[in-house]
Amino acid sequence: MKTTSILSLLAFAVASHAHFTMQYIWINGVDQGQNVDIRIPPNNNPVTDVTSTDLTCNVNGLSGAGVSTATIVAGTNITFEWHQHDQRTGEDAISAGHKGPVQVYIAKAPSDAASFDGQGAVWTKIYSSGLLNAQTQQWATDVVNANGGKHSVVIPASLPAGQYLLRAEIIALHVAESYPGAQFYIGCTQVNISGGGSANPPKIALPGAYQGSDPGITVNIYNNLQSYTAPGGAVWSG
Ligand SMILES: [Cu+2]
Repeated sequence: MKTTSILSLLAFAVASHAHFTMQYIWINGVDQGQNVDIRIPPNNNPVTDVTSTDLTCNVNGLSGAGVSTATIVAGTNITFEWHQHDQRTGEDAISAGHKGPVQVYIAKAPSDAASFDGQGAVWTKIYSSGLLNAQTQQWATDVVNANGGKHSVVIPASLPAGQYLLRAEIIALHVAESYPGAQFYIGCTQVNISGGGSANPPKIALPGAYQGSDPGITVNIYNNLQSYTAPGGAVWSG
């Protein structure tokens, strides 16, 4: 009987710690609607294998067939909005138990964004936020949760015009003390950028650049962590 009640408590703990997906983008503060311009994964489970092509744009994310592409100008502010389920209210946006960094990458498509698979060294990191306060152990995820699931990035004005994939990533590290353990939540949106410049930013491959042994991927965050380095290298500021 005691075992049964412990098991049911465990089941409740797991069930209440639900996963999440990126469901909305906002363009200069204007909500584009649920799942518009977004490659939608089949469910809210995380990716845990950093060598899988699911790391690029989540499960079934190698094609954007049937997905619309947003039209924006370089320098636009893009907001990503994540939720556990198909609802914006009534629960934590991303469930407070998820602790870790929030990052955004961008990759230029050779032609149209919808047919771009995002493979190879094509990704440039344009945003990263991690352990914000070692004293309080406040993470970027805490801010996203407090902001109703939202975080924003400005598309660097120096990027060349063209079609791109924007890849938002939240890495949950609550069970990351061994690999695989870290949970990668990934949402990709398709954008057509006009204006822009002629910058040629540094690029990495996803999968490719992340290793299971990276200190930002295999880490015990419950040992008074004083600093944190997210995987994928430095942010390119444009
Ligand atoms: Cu989860």
